[in-house]
Amino acid sequence: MKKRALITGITGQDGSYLAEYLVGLGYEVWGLMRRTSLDPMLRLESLVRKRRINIIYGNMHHASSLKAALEMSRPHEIYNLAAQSDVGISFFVPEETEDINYAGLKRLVDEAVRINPKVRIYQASTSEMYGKTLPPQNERSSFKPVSPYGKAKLRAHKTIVEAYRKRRGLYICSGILFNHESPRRGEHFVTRKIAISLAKIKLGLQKSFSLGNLNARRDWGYAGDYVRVMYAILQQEKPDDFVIATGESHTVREFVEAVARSLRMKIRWKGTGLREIAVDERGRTILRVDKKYYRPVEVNHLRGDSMKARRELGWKPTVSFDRLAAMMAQAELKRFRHMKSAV
Ligand code: NAP
Ligand code: G4F
Repeated sequence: MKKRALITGITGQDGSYLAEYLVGLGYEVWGLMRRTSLDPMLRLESLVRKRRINIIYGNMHHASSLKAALEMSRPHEIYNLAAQSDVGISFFVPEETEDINYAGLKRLVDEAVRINPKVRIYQASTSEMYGKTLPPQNERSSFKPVSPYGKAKLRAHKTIVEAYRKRRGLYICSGILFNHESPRRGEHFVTRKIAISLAKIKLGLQKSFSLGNLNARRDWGYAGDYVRVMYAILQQEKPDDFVIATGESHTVREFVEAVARSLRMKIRWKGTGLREIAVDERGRTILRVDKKYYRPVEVNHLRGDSMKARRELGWKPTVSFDRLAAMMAQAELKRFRHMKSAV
């Protein structure tokens, strides 16, 4: 019998990679999709065209739609990737963030175990839950979240994943994933924004762009590597939580430099703080710092220690920081070259 998986958040970066991976493993894949005004299928075009996945309309806000999706798909495994996943935006919409990221998981799990108490559930926890805790962060580190996003994810992690596993004996796990990126990353996240902007500047389609805090450090890996481990986590005999990270951290400024290197653009930094700029070889300003992109409270440094996953799951990342930046830069260059030649 084919194993069935239900993925919430299937239209997102991770959802699309995970759907491809599970289809490749022979799973019957079902995805929960909410109604939006734009085409949410962009990342899934090929899977949908070839009828490799089944889509159900639903929304993490509403238990009735989750119940219907669960009854229709009857999953053996559930991957809860749906979230209001933008940390910066969570400061503007804390209630919505809480309702999707915490209450949404509660609705999903309550309905799922009513239908099948043996179902295996993966929750997308996050390094943002560490907040102000200094690196390296691992499964034993304390959580000190500062954003509404981090706080909602931590509430889900503590009161659903940990508590339901311990008190009710459910098979529910979480991956505490550090930042992971790809050419499919949402356009507002900093790595994709940098790749898009520099590729457009390189092709003469844009003159400059702005960023916020250039000094924040993140542990950036490749999303394709991180979805493999979501599956591995749900195949363990006992449910558990795992930190997934590369173990290396870089500043936002270093990501700009890595993308510029891949695009063969020479840049120089001038000034400091809010007056810092980057100029190209002809001295033209291509990047400014804008206070608008600063967060009310920043997480300064995330660098994960994923020894437990490496030891127990045999997982390790395959894409280096420079290769990731180059992959994203070259994808944008190709995309915009194509668009430029089409007009
Ligand atoms: P993403 O690209 O922003 O995808 C989020 C998904 O959630 C989208 O499919 C989105 O649908 C869906 N969604 C949002 N609100 C929903 C609602 N009310 N009902 C149903 N679906 C809803 O995020 P991602 O980068 O793939 O991340 C996947 C998960 O991992 C998220 O839970 C995120 O918080 C977590 N995470 C990500 C990272 C990372 O670095 N990427 C690190 C740690 C944890 P639309 O397409 O309609 O917007
Ligand atoms: O790309 P970001 O928005 O990612 P952030 O906040 O780290 O969150 C991502 O990773 C989390 C895992 O730790 C996930 F849970 C979450 O769902 C999401 O996927 O920002 C990265 C850093 C921040 O320090 C931010 O202040 O880049 C800094 N930054 C500087 N300028 C900017 C910008 N971030 C964005 N989005 N846009 C800027 O212009």
